Amino acid sequence: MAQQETRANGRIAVLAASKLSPLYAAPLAERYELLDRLHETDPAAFAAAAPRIRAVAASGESKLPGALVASLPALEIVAVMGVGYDGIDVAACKSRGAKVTHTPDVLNDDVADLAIGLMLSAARQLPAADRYVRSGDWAAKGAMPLARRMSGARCGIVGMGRIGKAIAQRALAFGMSVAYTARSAKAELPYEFHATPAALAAASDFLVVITPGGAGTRHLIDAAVLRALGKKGILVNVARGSVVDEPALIEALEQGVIGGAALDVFADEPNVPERLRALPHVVLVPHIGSATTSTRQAMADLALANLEAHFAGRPLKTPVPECR
Ligand code: 8YV
Repeated sequence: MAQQETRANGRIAVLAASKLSPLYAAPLAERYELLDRLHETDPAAFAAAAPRIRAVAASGESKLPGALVASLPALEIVAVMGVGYDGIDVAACKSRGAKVTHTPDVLNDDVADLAIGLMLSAARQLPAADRYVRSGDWAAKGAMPLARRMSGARCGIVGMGRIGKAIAQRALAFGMSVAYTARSAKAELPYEFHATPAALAAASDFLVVITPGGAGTRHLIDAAVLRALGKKGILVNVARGSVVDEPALIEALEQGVIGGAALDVFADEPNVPERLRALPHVVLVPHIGSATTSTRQAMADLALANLEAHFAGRPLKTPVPECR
């Protein structure tokens, strides 16, 4: 009977908390009873299914608030396909005895590659240069205005975790100096530590944000940090939109308080404010840090492997730090 309550057609019920990558959703649907966003699409059917939902599958952007966790009495595991899990109420999951897993490491190189690509794009104005050729402006107006040099500049990294270190390695290859801020100095690293983002910004030409999202880092990059970065400084965000005070950033860009920005993440994705989109010297990309075929496959495989390990009674591959 208990078996019947927790399984439909012999398969374990898994709720997809938001739209999942097909690379994750397809194998899930083969092996589990995948309830795709049922809590949003059909509240009555969700209420009926909730007592047998034993797992939640999520992306790095999924929201799993405490109230939703509370409505899942049989919840055992939340398997996030993403390194970030700031939308998941981990404390609520833990208080119910449920584990949370994520997909660290497999995306480090791709996100770091994108950070460097954004730095170059903003410094050398690559999207504007592309538009200059396509529009016929090159033939009509002659050479483009000169851009700024990236090699040899000062790279400040906000958040020196696994991806921050991968960005630092790449910056060194461009002859840049590297400095960082983080919760604490890391004695094993050869880079200069600054205690605050404002102090780091004042010592940087490029300020690259790659710290986890969530309440602890909300608006860490505010108007004062942008003022410290200064009118030649470039802000790059490959972390979470919540880490930057977006209205303050727009103001700073419009007023020339900073020199430019290149952004992969936004406060209210996929909605990007019109004022930001209107700024020609700002580079905007649609949250593609980990979006290569091979990395997204590796992330999906790891998220699935965590679920499989859990239901086979094996140790989890990559639980989040709070659940280790
Ligand atoms: C993805 C991400 O956007 O890993 C993260 O935290 O932001 C991403 O790589 C996405 O969650 C992939 O499912």
